[in-house]
Amino acid sequence: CHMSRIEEFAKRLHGAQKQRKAVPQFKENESFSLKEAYEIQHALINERIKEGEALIGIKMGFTSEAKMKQMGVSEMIIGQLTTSMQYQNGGDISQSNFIHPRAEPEVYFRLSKDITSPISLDDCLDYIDGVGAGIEIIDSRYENFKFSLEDVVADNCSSAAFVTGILHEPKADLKNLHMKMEVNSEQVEEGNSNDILGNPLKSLVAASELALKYQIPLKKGMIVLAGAATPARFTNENENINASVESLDSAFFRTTK
Ligand code: 0L1
Ligand code: MG
Repeated sequence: CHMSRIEEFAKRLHGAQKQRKAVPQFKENESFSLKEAYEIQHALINERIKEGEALIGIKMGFTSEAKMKQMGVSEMIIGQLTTSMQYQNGGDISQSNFIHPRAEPEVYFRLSKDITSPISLDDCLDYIDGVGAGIEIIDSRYENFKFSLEDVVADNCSSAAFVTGILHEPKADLKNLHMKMEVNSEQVEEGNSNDILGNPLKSLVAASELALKYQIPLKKGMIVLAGAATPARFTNENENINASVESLDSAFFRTTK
């Protein structure tokens, strides 16, 4: 049977995740467009759906200058969250699930309605019924986190897992909230919700545009990870990782072997 080029890239990335073994960044001579990169991402998500997973949300990537600078890119990206990526707030997460995991503190939203066309900043509160602190675990399937913009989109934007804290009533003003990440009660990263596009709600606006452009569903009840306020940090065994957002409590987990 003849696999398409798109399916072939998706299979390589899916295999890398399952075997916890990074693959080299795709080479110049096998490069693909951004449009094809999203097709690879869809093919990768389809592999998971065939294995019984369901889509439960999306993540926005590169929504902060710190993250763009850390990874050397300059464009926002969108990835998809599936059931096996969600871990319980306050629970354990085994490092052995990942290749080289990093954690980053985020703001998340829960959608109160389907979004089927681009929305404006003024519309945002009509489409969410909750907001809170979250943590995304990113785990590039490429060696050394080395990738082009197209590579990382194909790899579901490095997303690997996430934890969401207590849901709060949506607030119109989510600007200028202090954010921090602690490891074993020591602060390791500090930021501000303004670091997420100047206002985390702008990430929802951007999500509505990218989701439509790349045919990613935004359904009632889904989680939207709006993006990180600080660079991501490698995690190690036996760490208590806590990310908090001023007035929105925190998301936390413990890493095990
Ligand atoms: O902001 C993000 O969540 C982008 C993550 C993808 C790039 C990376 O691996 O750092
Ligand atoms: Mg992120």
